[in-house]
Amino acid sequence: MTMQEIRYSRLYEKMEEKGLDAVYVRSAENHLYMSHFDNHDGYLFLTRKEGWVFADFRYTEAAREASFPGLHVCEPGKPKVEELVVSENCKRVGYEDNALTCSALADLQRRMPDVEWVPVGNMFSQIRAAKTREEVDSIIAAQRIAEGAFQHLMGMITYDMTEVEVAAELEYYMKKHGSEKPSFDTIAVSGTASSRPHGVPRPVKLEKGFLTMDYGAVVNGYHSDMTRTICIGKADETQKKLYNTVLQAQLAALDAACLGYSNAALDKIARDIIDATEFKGCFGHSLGHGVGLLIHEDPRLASGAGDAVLHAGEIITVEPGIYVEGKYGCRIEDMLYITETGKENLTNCPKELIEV
Ligand SMILES: [Mn+2]
Repeated sequence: MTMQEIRYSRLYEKMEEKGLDAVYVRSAENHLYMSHFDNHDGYLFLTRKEGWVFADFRYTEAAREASFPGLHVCEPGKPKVEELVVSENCKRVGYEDNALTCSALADLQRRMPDVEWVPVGNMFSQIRAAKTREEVDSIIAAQRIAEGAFQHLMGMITYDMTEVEVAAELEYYMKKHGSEKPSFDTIAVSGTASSRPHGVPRPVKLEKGFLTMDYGAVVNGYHSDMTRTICIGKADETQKKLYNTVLQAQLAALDAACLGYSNAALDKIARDIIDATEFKGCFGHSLGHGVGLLIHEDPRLASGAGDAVLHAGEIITVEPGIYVEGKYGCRIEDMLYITETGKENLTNCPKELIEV
């Protein structure tokens, strides 16, 4: 099956389940997934037989070039969605309640009062969760760029650099080597600021102690996600113990993960290792998350994940950390691809403690 056939067969199955005659797609990630055309300012109308890509004049040429074959590319209003629901006999139409604004929904309901507007919940995130080989290859390509940036930084980092410069250097390297944009705002926090899991890089020279860098690249719309923690100067005994505890927790979770494994139990494996040490209670976030067209997507690897288990095709992050407020923090993150027969660690970057 082609990429288009796989995606539409998944969509049609869900629409059947939910009794939907059509879906109205407004979020950028689902727009790209269902049309193969990246437009943050357009929308799709998809019935179980046909699809329309609405792109205004600024984007129509690109839309015709990029969209999956068979989709109708048109300008907004030509035709109107009001006309399509009549001509295609659509009574129940799904909308993305996670993405559509309240005012946009109110506008649709006002214009088409006879249509039953049905929230689709996590329907699209379920559809997107199982990655095909092409999607995995895009994420690997993004990850290789991010790894290149790490190697580049290790070759030029000095005590005179600021956290902002470290983040800028990583992002500049990734852009020059094919990344469409950073996966998210690059995190580069040193010394006492490393206790902030999602700290913002400061315009101050690197402090002695841990330097945590969490960042990624984007290829074909697909995100990579990696965290590495290094030490500025020599690590003391406590820092070595802390680092090795995080690493041990991460390796144990990576080792256990496989098809059918409980998401909550995987979180617990890493958490128990950390909680058995003097750093008990210092791992204050969940173990990981899915990654794809969004940096954070389903599934969630967390104590609250209920009875969810790992499925084939999912790409998850495994990223335990230890954070001691006002002192230091450390996180190590890889991406893991779950397959029918095993798993593939998509991250290829050293994890022994680097001291610079
Ligand atoms: Mn992550």
